[in-house]
Amino acid sequence: MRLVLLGAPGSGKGTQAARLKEYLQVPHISTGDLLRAEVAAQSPLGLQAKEVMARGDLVSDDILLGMLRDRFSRDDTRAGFILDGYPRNLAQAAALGELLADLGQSFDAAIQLEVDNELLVERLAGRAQAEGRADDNPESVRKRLQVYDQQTAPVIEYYRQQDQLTVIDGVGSLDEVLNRILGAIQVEKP
Ligand code: B4P
Repeated sequence: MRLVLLGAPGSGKGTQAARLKEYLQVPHISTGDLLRAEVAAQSPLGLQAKEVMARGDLVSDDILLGMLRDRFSRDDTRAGFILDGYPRNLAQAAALGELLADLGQSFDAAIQLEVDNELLVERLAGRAQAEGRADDNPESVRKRLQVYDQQTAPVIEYYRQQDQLTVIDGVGSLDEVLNRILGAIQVEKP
């Protein structure tokens, strides 16, 4: 199974991807996690990305594509993947199509988790308290939502037009949302 998970910040992409991988037995590739690992390691790439992420902007397409190429060069992605956090703009959507085509692959579905803005802000405020992530402060959250509307919403429209989009209601308990996704991709819980 090859899935692309889309949705606004706080829509539950990372949360659901971590659970889905247990059922699908494929790697969870989160571009946010890959970037945070670089930041934690204080690598040159991490040092470049740190400020950009903290203010809620998108890290450069070139950096992201390099990271993704690296990750997809590993054998474990041959059996499938759950891609979380990429693509976030139309240039990244085109780059993903080319990267997968180079590997002789494509994806089975792009799943959008839909949650209204009020609840997104509430969830991210909750995570700010629980985990203290640098980009969950109110100012960065506002910026991330704006970036989502301006740059990522067109990606969703693009996949809709290509008939590759499945929209899932992201409001409800973690299990309810997971069950909706599993139902949409026709995977039964063991
Ligand atoms: P991400 O790590 O992708 O962060 P995110 O959009 O906030 O989503 P995440 O998956 O972590 O959170 P989730 O909704 O699961 O990106 C962070 C930054 O990295 C970006 O702003 C950007 O700077 C950079 N970046 C990443 N990818 C990039 C790319 N392709 N190009 C350029 N830059 C890139 O969860 C949020 C909270 O909601 C959690 O606390 C969770 O517990 C809660 N929650 C989830 N589901 C819930 C539910 N059903 N009910 C109640 N709470 C729920």
